[in-house]
Amino acid sequence: MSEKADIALIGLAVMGQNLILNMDDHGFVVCAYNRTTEKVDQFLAKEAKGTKVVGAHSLQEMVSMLKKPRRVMMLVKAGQAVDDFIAKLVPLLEKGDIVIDGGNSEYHDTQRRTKELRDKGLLFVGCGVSGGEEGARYGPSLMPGGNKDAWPHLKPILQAVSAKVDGEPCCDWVGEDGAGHFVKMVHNGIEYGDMQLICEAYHLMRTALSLSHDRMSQVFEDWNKGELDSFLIEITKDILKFKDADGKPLVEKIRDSAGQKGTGKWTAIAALDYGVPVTLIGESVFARCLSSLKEERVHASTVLKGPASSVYDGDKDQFLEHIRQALYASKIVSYAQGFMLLREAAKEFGWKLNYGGIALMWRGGCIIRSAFLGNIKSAFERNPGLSNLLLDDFFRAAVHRCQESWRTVVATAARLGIPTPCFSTALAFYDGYRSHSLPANLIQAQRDYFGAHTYELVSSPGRFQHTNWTGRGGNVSASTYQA
Ligand code: 2AM
Repeated sequence: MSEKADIALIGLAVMGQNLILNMDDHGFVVCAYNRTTEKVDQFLAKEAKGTKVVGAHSLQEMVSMLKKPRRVMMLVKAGQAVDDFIAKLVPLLEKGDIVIDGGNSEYHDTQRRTKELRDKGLLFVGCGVSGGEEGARYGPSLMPGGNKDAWPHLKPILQAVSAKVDGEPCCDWVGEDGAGHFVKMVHNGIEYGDMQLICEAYHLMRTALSLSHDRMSQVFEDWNKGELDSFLIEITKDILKFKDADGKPLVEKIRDSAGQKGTGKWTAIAALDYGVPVTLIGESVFARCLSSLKEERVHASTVLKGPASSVYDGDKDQFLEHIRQALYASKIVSYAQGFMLLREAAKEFGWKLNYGGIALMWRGGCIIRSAFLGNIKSAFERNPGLSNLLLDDFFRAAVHRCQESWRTVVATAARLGIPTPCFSTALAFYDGYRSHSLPANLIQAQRDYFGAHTYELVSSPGRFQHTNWTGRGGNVSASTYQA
């Protein structure tokens, strides 16, 4: 077999198949391979019939078909399967060949693999792929990171097949080693937050305002024409008006116990690991956990009392506008927090992240795609060194404009006993972040009182001292450390 394929793709589940067909549409010759090789034949006979796609029945055969440097992309189950394939590929590849992992791998694994393959002269790339089956077929958001020497060889293929917004590809080099998968992870965390915010808006509309499902759908349709224009608002509009066979809204028949695959949790864990207050994503993960305690909640609902009424008695249209603004302001906080986490990880690992480029990658092709991400891209274009999204003129003005409504919604929800964990935590973060002074001086005093952990004086930061608060015990302080 001559070396004619531009790239090999391992893993013929639906994402892999669709990405192959997408690459084929863009003129690339793809060699398809799968552990269970019957799937190769089935794919060639069915979905890939009439295309330029070729198949291989062994890794040796696959490698022999590739132009050099060889490009091998895996879209297999994250974890051991990736390591197993790497182990089998390494002896078959030559110095300078490229291995791409397009699965949902954990970024620490990608860091390890990048290093291991670099030591063997191979170029490893961990590429976040977002957009589901539809995205893979017609234009996903692609977030590649790893060994940068691979990028010139991948750029023409990955940018060709990615989603485009205003002609610009939703794919660019993210950064070194695990950066691509880290950015994909934060994307998923932000997706959790966006979904929970929409759910809180819906909860208020349904419970506080008693709106019909058609009316709620109409509200989301209207919102989708403005600054909240996004894929998730759009599908929410469709979901709310969708009727079951009996003419009733299907959404109300769905058990209110949310599942999760773990990527939101990973983001929250990273936030805790690096000490970044990514509170909204954290709350959105916990909101799912609380929802899944369905049986406990059903019991508690018969025992624990709330306010006498959870119905809002003011002007409904006005309150709907308050909710819209609360959602928008909370969303700004969520993205500001997400970018804070990216910035901290970049510092930790020495990545040079292009924040505007990341916003552009999320602008199309993926679940969080929105007009809003165009505004974020512009903010980083105006000021590439922007330390926090909230400090950008555009977003600062937006939050200032929305904050009265936002406070009204959080206060009203608390009064009516309707949980709005993400609206509330976003506002608490905003008020904390803009505070010149917080009560942490008292925490420091308490720590020093009971554990001699020492404190700094406002007048001499950096100089830690201990006080004998009780006159008992000694004057020995504990050594200072930061967990
Ligand atoms: P399979 O068709 O042979 O099961 C999504 O599950 C993709 O990952 C499929 O292509 C699947 O191959 C592959 N996959 C899952 N676990 C794997 C493993 N342990 N080794 C190799 N491929 C695996």
